[in-house]
This record gives sequence, structure tokens and C-alpha cells, in this order.
Amino acid sequence: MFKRLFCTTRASLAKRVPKSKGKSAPTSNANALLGRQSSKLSVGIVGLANVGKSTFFQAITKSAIGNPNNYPFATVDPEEAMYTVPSPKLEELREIFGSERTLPSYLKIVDIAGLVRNASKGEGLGNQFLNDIRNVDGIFHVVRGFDNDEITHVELTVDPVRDLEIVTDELLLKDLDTAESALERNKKSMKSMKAGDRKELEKENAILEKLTNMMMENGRLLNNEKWTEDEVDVVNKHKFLTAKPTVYLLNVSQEDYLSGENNYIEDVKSWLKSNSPKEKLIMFSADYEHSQLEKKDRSEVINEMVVQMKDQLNLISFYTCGKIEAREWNVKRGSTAPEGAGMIHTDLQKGFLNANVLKYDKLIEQKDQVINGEVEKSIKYDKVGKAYEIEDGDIIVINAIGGKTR
Ligand SMILES: Nc1nc2c(ncn2[C@@H]2O[C@H](COP(=O)(O)OP(=O)(O)OP(=O)(O)O)[C@@H](O)[C@H]2O)c(=O)[nH]1
Ligand SMILES: [Mg+2]
Repeated sequence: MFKRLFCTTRASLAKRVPKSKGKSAPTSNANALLGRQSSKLSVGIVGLANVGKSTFFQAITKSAIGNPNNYPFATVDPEEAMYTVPSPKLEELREIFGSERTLPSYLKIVDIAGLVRNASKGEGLGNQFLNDIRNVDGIFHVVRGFDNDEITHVELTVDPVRDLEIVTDELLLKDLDTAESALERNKKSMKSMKAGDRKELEKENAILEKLTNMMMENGRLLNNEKWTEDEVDVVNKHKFLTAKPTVYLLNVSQEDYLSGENNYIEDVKSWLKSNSPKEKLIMFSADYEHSQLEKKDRSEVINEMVVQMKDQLNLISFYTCGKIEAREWNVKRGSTAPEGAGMIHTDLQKGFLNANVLKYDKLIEQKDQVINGEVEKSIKYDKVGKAYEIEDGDIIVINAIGGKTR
């Protein structure tokens, strides 16, 4: 992938990227998680211009906003809409607890302008669109896999592997730029600092140099790597584009989607295996999904995309349930009970005392014992402290200072 681009731009890149001088950052097997902790994560739809991104945006969000059209750069400013994450568990909980309503979790979906070759140098809508990607937490990367002479292709022919390379190379080039600017900025700041005050920036620069070398040497996408906590802080701070969890979506014709066969899929699979092995590929048809807009329920393939995205974003769900509402909350895998409480309200995190936890599976096994939706009175919850790590499916009651519960 990046090697191909390297052939043409290696010399100019080598000039721009500083050689690692100091000690490189320690390598570690720790697998700290990238990305920010928030219950309001967003996913951007990214891809070459005119490949069906806005058509897909309308289909997934069931909205009329966005501007699907058969010309490149039909989308200029990003459009946003919320996607309700389907949750069979939440429905089940509502019934058991006798809650009046459910409050599911949401993902914000952002339709982003299309990109063309050399976007990182300002071609097409260039840097504007790259900045829009910077602000999302995950990426749906849409690749055109349908033949149709009437739909303009900015590279003139249909070739999904080439398109994947163009897009990822542009993201990598932008990341190299970001790392280089940060390194220079830090070096400048350090000049006016006393030696003892430079430690933090020196540490950051060692990490930035390590990242730069990884990207330069073999075009490694940052989201394929394992990171230490310190490295995660630097990657998060600079919002590197290739560190964003990605689900790849091959947009095929209605016929191919319905028959499950497509001429390009094997090549795309093998590209992904060598370039981004942890990430998922899903074949779909934007056209077909768009034709289903009137249907109330989302199709299985769209649900699958969101399930995969949640997994790539390392999100798990816990629930707070009562007579008024049954609510789903998303947290990063590995979050502690106080961190989960913080998703609900910062006061609950600050004043966290302990929590009562019930496992979803245990509740389902014993649901016949529940009388009048009084689950806490009917089934024993486990009391947990600050160090408790939330597991997917936990039903939690948080106890905080001042008698606050949730
Ligand atoms: N045949 C076919 N046409 C499609 C499919 N998906 C999108 N199109 C058409 O391709 C054209 C471009 O679609 P858009 O959704 O505007 O593409 P985009 O990626 O948002 O384009 P930009 O915003 O300009 O980058 C439109 O005319 C769509 O109707 C598909 O699955 N099959
Ligand atoms: Mg568009």
C-alpha cells in the first residue's frame, strides 16, 4: 500500500520527516485502548468522492439530510444525524423491570466530503475534509465495488484496492504532517524552557518519532499497533487519522448484494488481510439500503455494521433500570465502576461510594422470581467497590455521597 506511494514520494517525505535522534519510546506489550472515553461517540463516513457515502448516510440514519448526487464533491460541509443502537437486551430489561420507557444508546453518524488523490496536499476539498475526519471517533470507510458507466468515478475506472490505497495513503500523509508539525512545535517550545521543565515534551517527542518511523518505514496504520498508556495519550492528543477504528464497507450493486457475489471482494479481503488485519469488511449496497428507507426497522447488514463498529471502538454496554426507564450506557472495555458512573454524571463519579451489580445472564435465569418488577428485592445484587471493572451486560445501581443513587 504505502510502498507504492513511497516509490513516488519517498525522497520528499524523507526530507520532511526528522530522523530519530534521542532514545525511542519504550516498546511494550501492554495493549492500552486508543480513543476517548465518552457516551457520545461519533463515526464518520469516509471514502473517495462519489462512491455512495451520502446515499449510505441517508440509509443508515433514515434521514433526508445529506446530498447524494452523481457528481464528485456533492457533499461539502459535514452532515450529522443520530443512530439509535439496537439493543434486544434493553427491551428484555424494560419488560422485567416494568419500565415506562427505554433510552437506548446513540452513535452520531457524520457524512464527510469525499476525498481525491493528493487531498493531503490540498487537492479537491483537501485539508478541510481531513480535519472533519480528525473530529470523529471511528470511520466507516466506503469503497466503490459496483460497475456502472453512468456513475462518475474520479479515477475513471472501478478498482477498489487502488481506491483503498489512495484513501489510506492520504490519511497516512496527513498523520505524518501532524506528527512533524507537533515535533517542530515542541522543539521550539523547549528552547525557551529550563532543562528540568522539558521532560514532558521530550517524552512526547520520543513517542512522536517512534510513530513517525512506523508510518514511514512500512506505512503501518496506527490502529493496528499495540500501545502503552503514555503512547495512547499522545495518539489521542493529536487525533491521528490512521488510529481511528475503521469498518470497511464495500458498496456493491443491488444484484451482487442479493446474490452475495462480487468480482472485487476477494481482492479487497486480501488487501485488508495484509494492511489492516484486525478490521472488518462488510459487503452492502447503498442503493439497496436507500430503497428500504420507508421500512421502520434497520436491515441486518446495517445492524451488523454498528455491532462491528462498537466492537472496534471497544465499547461495551451497561444498564440502569427502574420503573421510569431502562437505559443503556456505553463505556470503553476495561472501565471501572466510577468511570461508568461518570458517563451518567460527573457528580456520581466524584462522589462514588460503591455499586450494586447484577449480571444480565443471572437475571434472565432468575427472572421468574421477580415480583412486580421489583428486581432488587427479588434477586441478590453483588456489592462492588471502586476497582470493579464493568462487564458487558451489567445492570448497575450506583451509590454516591449524599445518598445519590442511580
Ligand atoms: N448503481 C449504484 N449507484 C450508486 C450506489 N451508491 C450510490 N450510487 C450513486 O452514486 C452517486 C454518488 O452517490 P453519493 O451518495 O452522492 O456519493 P458520495 O460518496 O456521497 O459523493 P461525494 O459527497 O461527492 O463525495 C449517486 O448518483 C448515487 O445514486 C450503488 O450502490 N449503486
Ligand atoms: Mg456525499
